[in-house]
Amino acid sequence: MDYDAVLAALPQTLRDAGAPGFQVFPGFTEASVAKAIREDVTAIARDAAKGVDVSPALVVPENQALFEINPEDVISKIFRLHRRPIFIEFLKDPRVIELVVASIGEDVDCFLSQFIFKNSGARGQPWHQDSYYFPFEPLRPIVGLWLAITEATLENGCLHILPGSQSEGIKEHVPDRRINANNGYVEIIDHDMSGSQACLLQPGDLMVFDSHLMHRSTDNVSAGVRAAMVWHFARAGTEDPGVLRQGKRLPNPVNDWMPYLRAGRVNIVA
Ligand SMILES: O=C(O)CCC(=O)C(=O)O
Repeated sequence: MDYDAVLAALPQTLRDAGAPGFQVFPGFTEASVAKAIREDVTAIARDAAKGVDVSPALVVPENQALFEINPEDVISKIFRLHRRPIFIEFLKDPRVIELVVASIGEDVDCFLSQFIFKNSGARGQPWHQDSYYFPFEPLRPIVGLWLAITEATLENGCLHILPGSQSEGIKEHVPDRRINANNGYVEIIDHDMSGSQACLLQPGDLMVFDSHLMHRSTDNVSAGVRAAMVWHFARAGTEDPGVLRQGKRLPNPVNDWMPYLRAGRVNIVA
């Protein structure tokens, strides 16, 4: 891969009509970084199970857990991780900075992070556009970074994307209709997804994608875990209306707006 050329073309690759809407960077981090991330997050899961206050991390249970040997076996996702030292270190990596600058610009906030365990038996997340969850002003640019922590295969529930769908508006999403669906899962049902493509990744591979890109993941029918770490970024100054609860506007509990880059330099107050 001609890395500099790919970076230079990234805004067009992610957002132009007729472009794919995503870019994969094979071997972006060492597999050892993926392993260290998994260990850090597993420690949160185990602390939470002991009753330790792990905030601001937010632990979400897995509704399809098959067994529980360790606390992390029954967790779907852990949100609000990006202020932890290991993730600050990741965000300070010059290659991450140049990728985010190329995707969004020089003034950027990180507003969402989640570790997805996707344990054996866990269901996939149905077809959706991340921007459905991000009713911000402005709506774009918003970009996600999806880092493979384990291998992602057809069997263990890799991502599938619909290339080019980033140039469509935000579609209607309906609640995931499966019995005992995971909290917050919604689905686009009225769209032809026949041009979709599976993203088979190795630990340390990174996928960058536009928040309008339609994607899903399938069920994990393997015996192992398919884990990933995901971050989302928006331009500094983006307004988040939060969520409406009993007539009141409240901050979205999974979002945590953290200034990240100002004039292209790291400006984190963790
Ligand atoms: O990794 C997955 O299983 C689903 C992730 C996803 O769809 C997302 O981060 O928007």
